[in-house]
Amino acid sequence: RASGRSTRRTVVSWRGAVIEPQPGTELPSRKAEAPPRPSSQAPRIQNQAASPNERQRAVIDAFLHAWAGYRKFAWGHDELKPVSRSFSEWFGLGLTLIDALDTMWILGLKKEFEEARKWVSKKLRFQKDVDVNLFESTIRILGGLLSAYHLSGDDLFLKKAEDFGNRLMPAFQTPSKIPYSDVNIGTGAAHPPRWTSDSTVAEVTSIQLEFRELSRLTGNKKFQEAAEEVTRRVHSLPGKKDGLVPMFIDTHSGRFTHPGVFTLGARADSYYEYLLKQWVQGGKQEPQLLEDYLEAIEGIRRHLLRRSEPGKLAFVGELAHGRFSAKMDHLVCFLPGTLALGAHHGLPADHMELARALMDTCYQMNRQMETGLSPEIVHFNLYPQNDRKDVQVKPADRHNLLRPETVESLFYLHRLTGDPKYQDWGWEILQSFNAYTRVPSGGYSSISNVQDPLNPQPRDKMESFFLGETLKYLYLLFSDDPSLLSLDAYVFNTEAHPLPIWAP
Ligand code: DMJ
Repeated sequence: RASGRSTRRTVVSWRGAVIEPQPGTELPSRKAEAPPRPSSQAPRIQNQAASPNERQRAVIDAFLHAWAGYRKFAWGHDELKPVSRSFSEWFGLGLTLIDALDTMWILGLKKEFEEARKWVSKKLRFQKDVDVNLFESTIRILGGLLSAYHLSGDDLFLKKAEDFGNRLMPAFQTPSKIPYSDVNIGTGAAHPPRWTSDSTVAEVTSIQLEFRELSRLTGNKKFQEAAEEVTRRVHSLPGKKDGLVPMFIDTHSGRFTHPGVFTLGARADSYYEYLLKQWVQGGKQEPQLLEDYLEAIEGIRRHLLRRSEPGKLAFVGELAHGRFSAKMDHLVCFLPGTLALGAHHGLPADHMELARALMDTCYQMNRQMETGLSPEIVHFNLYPQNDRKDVQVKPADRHNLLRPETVESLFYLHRLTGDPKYQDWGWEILQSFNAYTRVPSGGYSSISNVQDPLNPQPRDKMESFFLGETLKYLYLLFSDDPSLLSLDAYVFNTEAHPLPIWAP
């Protein structure tokens, strides 16, 4: 456990300036035995955080509007219902508040951060008889607390993260070591969803960045060991197709179920993202992660990548028992950013070409809608002979949940190419959010119809990721300073919470 070693720690100041502590600064007591250090490539001291530019100020304005609604009508609850001026509970753990902590830090919203910190200190209690989803609570709560700890250096967040991590551990007590989807953080009872013994592949493979970091910080290896056991087992499972994984895995047998269906969208998406990001987090020391990632990208090219008509947009469809479907979730728009990140870390240049092509497509998924906002799912037209548009939307898929994936990838593409067109595209999207989802009394609402600007039909819900991810990525996209949360020093979890890259 704690070795008491005194190591220097960097702390990111308001708006991302990195402060090196004075020599001799004490570490918090809960440190791993000889933990890998955060990357030495962390940017050096900046005297003053840069002041935000006009577009960044517009993001701050959006954030403050969202926060004002949450603060007035949903304080301490999971999500704001902005139209009815009330709230909804999912886990009853102040989800939006925790998800938004690091965004406030990065945007320089000191007063708001301090007020939220006080709530975490005084009100947040995990001793509660409540079922949480392992994946969702790991990426949002554990990830949010860990990044708040790293940015602020405030030990409170690490203590809370450790408490919460401990309460998630019973989820791993399954015959196969593949965790259950749900765990009661008060009683420790873990279970799969009521109708199945399956877990979702993306869920069990997208908790590793957070669990590994928790072990590094606390010195308690059990978090890392449990999460990495899942990676090892999935690595050697039969049922993949050129690196592509099915969407479900049985917690008793540990085998894939519903074989033969492959997507980069819901239920598989962040499996691919976390292969690359764990490899980056660990200082590029784990070749199996890289091999699985590279194989999967080739699998995508071979089986899922097509071009639409008439605009020849590159897109990633789905495969079900050998049949291709030209369906793409907006969730898949994380992929251009991940591909670009891999290319930045030394992977083949053609990954960057694919990233650019898919980025164009994700932009068009927004641009071709009457509101300028992407629907949840699109279908691409494959037939040159008719006069249909490239991007088709089914009535059931016309909603927009304020999701981040397009602006997330725009951030990476801009950061890693320097091309200002990506900032312009993000600016258009921010304006569309303001035009069609902003609720005057406070907050933003998901909408039911991105094709009807006169009546986009607010759904009365502001998801926590709008503050945790969407607005954070927009703010970072509009920055021209590559040292603001440098991609050589930090890796973002799938909920946009930055965690340090470990030095080799
Ligand atoms: C977020 O919780 C995360 O980005 C996750 O990876 C996918 N779903 C939402 C945002 O769309």
